[in-house]
Amino acid sequence: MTHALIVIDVQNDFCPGGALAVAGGNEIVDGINAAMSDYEAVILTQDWHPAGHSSFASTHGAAPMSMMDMPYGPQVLWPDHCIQGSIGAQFHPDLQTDKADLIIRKGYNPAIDSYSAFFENDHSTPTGLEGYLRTRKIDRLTLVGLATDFCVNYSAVDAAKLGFAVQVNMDLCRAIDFDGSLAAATAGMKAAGVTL
Ligand code: VGL
Ligand code: ZN
Repeated sequence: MTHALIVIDVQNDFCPGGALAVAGGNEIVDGINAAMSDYEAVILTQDWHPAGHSSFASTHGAAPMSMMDMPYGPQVLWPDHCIQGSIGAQFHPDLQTDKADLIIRKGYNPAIDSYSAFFENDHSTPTGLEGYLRTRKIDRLTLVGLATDFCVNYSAVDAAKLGFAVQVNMDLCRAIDFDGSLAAATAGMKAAGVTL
């Protein structure tokens, strides 16, 4: 088996001081760096939204963390974050990005959010990551990063559905934990066959 480490969204905006800060988001960086050499491939994801993205509360004059029904289903409206080219969208400065074979960006479609590294939130528009992994004969994935209950969760469940052997290293993840989202994500990942 060929085993890849997928590092989800370890970006300034998801770390303390950022626009959508995840508590303790910075605490996982050293551990992720140390883990990189244990894998045959290292892939980073980068949340990468245009200004005025449809997932931003400000775009709709709505309150951050309120819900909106989109054509593809319910969507949390977030504070503006990870805007293309901004400091907030950059990786945490201590993350060892030189070790990455691939950096995959997501959320660039103005009309659809993309929590998962594999599909946009319509669950059908691919990012291309599946093809990359298959052509490199990567069949086993360990996921770490931010946030456990959103982008890590959606990526892990999609990967399991696609037939990859998927593990999430919870020690190297941190959660937003909004409205029971962490408990729901944990249950959903287990139900999908993800090893936690
Ligand atoms: C994420 C909310 C919005 C994440 C990204 O990386 O978990 N969460 N965009
Ligand atoms: Zn986002």
